Parts: sequence; C-alpha cells; structure tokens
Amino acid sequence: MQTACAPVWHTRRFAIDLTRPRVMGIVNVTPDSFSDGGAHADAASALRHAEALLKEGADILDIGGESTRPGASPVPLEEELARVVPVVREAVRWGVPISVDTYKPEVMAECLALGADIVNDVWALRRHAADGRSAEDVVAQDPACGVVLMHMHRQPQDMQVKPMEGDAVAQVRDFLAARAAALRARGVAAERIVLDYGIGFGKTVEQNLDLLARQRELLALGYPLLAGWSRKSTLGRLTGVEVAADRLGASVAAALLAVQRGARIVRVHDVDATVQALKVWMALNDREGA
Ligand code: HH2
Repeated sequence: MQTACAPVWHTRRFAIDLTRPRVMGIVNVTPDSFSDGGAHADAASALRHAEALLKEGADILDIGGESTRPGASPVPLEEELARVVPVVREAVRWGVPISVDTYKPEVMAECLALGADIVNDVWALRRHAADGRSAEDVVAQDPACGVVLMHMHRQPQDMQVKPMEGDAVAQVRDFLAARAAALRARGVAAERIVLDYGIGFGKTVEQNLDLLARQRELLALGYPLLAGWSRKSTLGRLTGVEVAADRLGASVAAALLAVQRGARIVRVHDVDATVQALKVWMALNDREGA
C-alpha cells in the first residue's frame, strides 16, 4: 500500500499536476456508444469533436474505438485499429495528453508506438492478445506510459444481468489493490498508475452510490482516482432522465461530488459544463484556504 496520493501523474510526455482536478474529455470513435454512438464515428468528425473538447478546457483526450456499454459486442481487432489509429496519429501532434480507451494489447501497442501517453483499460490489463502477449506485458514493457486500471464485474455482455453482490466498495478496493500490485511487481512506477472504480460496470445503483460515498476507502490505496460518472444509467435512474445525452445536470453534479470526495480526474462527455463547475469549486476552495 502506498502512503500518499501522488500529486503528479507521470505519463509518456506529460507529468500531469493533479493538485487541481483534471478533465478527461471522451472521444468515442464508435457507431454504438451508449450516449453518443455514431456522433463522431469517422476520423474527421472525431478529430473535430476532440478539438472542440480541448477548446472547452479538456486536459486529456480519451480516444476509444469500442463501446463497453452493457450488452455491447466486441469489435474485431482490425476494425478497432481502423477507427482509432487515424485519430490518435493526428491527436498526438497537438501537444496534449492522449489516452487510448482499449483493452486489446495490440491496440495499446500500436497507439503507444504512435506516441499516445496513457492506456485506459476497463479490464485493468487482464486481457491477452492472440499471440499470448498480455495487456499487462504491453504496459510493463513501455518505459513511461500512464495507465488507468478500472474495475469491471464480469464483462459488458452480462455485467448488468448479474451485477455484483454484497459490499462493492471492499471488493472493488481489493481488486484494484491487486491489479496495481501486479503492475508494480512488473516494475511500473506507482506514479504512472491511476485507479477507477468503474461506475456502471456490473454494479447496482446503490453500489455505485456507495462507491462515491466511500471514495476515501479507495483513496487509502494511495493512488489517484479517476471517476467516470458521465451520463451513466445510474444517473438516469436517480433523476428519471431516460435519454443519456440529456443527463448533463446529473453528470456535472456527480463529477463535482467525486472531486469533492478526492477524485483527481473526471472522465466526461460534457467538458464545458464540467470545467465551469470545477472553476466555481476551485474558487471557493482558494477563498476558504486564503
Ligand atoms: N466508462 C466508459 C468507457 N470507458 N473508462 C474508464 N476509465 N472509466 C469509465 O467509467 C469508463 C471508461 C463507458 O462510457 P462511454 O465511453 O461514453 O461509452 P461506450 O463504452 O458505450 O463507448
């Protein structure tokens, strides 16, 4: 167990100062993502969207080519590469941290070779390539990339059919601790690792709320936390807002609550509104600390 939360996230090209909360803007190059599927499905529109997110104040771009919504089918490797590679190849030239949202070792390796800074893996590096190479091997063999290890119960195809049972916080904590320890044992510095409790990945509404309420127990592991509440169905259940893209108020509220409880990075679709909310929160913090 680490002793204190790292204030800086070491990624390939950028040491990201986490003393202020950071906004990771979502770029889904997919036809079927749960809230914006098809909106930016080709490289040109994904890049336009990514540029817009940067103008709105995103600190990091998270580029993904496969939906992991409940019930989603896996995308063949070649298809995912065809979606993601042209976007990553261009975005790495923009001078901002680029994250790749994938669980496939081959996609990770290809994007890291193009210069991507961060691997964001909803499977926490547990998957293997056809040749036996694991996602953990790819990250461990890379000298400097940052990594997000997320907790998922079961897999997208059945995670909401049979969600977790019992105390989710303890189980998520133990899982993330084990995954981080495995990576540390492979020589990956603690400063490269960020943890994520995986909202919506096989948990009930109550369990998702427990994870937010008890973030402190996850922070005790000593790694920075990333929270991905944006537009998730739990927010729909709490507010009665059926259409995921209409859950702006709930998403901003959840992001702010996660940051108030110690999360250092929020992964969001709606960058502008989130940045505005965080500015107010930071101004109050400064005032209270003055
Ligand atoms: N959520 C999604 C995808 N990737 N990565 C992390 N670290 N944390 C998350 O909560 C997370 C994630 C699902 O959201 P989205 O990318 O918008 O949808 P889809 O998977 O349908 O593309």
